[in-house]
Amino acid sequence: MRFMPILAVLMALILAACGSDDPSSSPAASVETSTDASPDLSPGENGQAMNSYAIIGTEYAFEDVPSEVPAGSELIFINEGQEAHEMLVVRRNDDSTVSFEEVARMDQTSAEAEIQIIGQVVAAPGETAPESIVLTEPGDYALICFFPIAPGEDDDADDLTQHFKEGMLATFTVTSGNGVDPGTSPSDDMDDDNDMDEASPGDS
Ligand SMILES: [Cu+2]
Repeated sequence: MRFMPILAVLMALILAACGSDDPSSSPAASVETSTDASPDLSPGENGQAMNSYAIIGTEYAFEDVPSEVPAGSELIFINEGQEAHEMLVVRRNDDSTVSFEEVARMDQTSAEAEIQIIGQVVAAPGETAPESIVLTEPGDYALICFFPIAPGEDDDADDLTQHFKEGMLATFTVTSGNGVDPGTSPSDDMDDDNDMDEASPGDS
C-alpha cells in the first residue's frame, strides 16, 4: 500500500515527460493496477492461534466432543439435527463431587451450588451457532441441552422430557494448557461417574 503514492508520482512524472494523454499506453498504468489488486496481504486476519473445536449437535447427542482441551480453546456448535438445540457449557466447581447427570436433574438453586454456567449458544437445524464459547479455566466441564422434546416425538411425552435425558449431555476436561498433566487433579479420585465413556463418539 505504501507504494501507491510513489507510483502515482512516478506515473505523473512519466506522463508529464512523454507528454502523452493516453495512460493506457503507459507501462506504469498496468503496474499500478496490479498493485491495487493485492491490498489484503498486509492486514493480519486473525493473529491469535486459538484451538477451535467444532461440536456437532444431533438427536440426541453431542458428537466430536474431545475428552480434553487446553485452556483458551473455543467451542463452536454446529447443529446437524432436525430440531433446534442448545449447547450449554457448565464447569463443575472444584469442591463439587456430584456428577453432571445429577446436576442436570437438580433444581436451579441446587445446581448453582455445584456448577458454574460458562456460556450458552443455540443453533437452528442445519446451522452454526453465531457465537463460540471460550474456555479459560481448567476443570471438569459438560455440554448440556435442556431443550424439551416436543409432544408426539417421544413415547413418554406426557412428562416433558429434555434432550439431555436422551443423551444430549457430554463431559470433557479443560487442561491448564501448559503441559501440566490434568490426571494429577485431586478431584479425579472422587469422580466415579462414567459420563466420559458415554460421551465418546465414534460408534454412531
Ligand atoms: Cu437438544
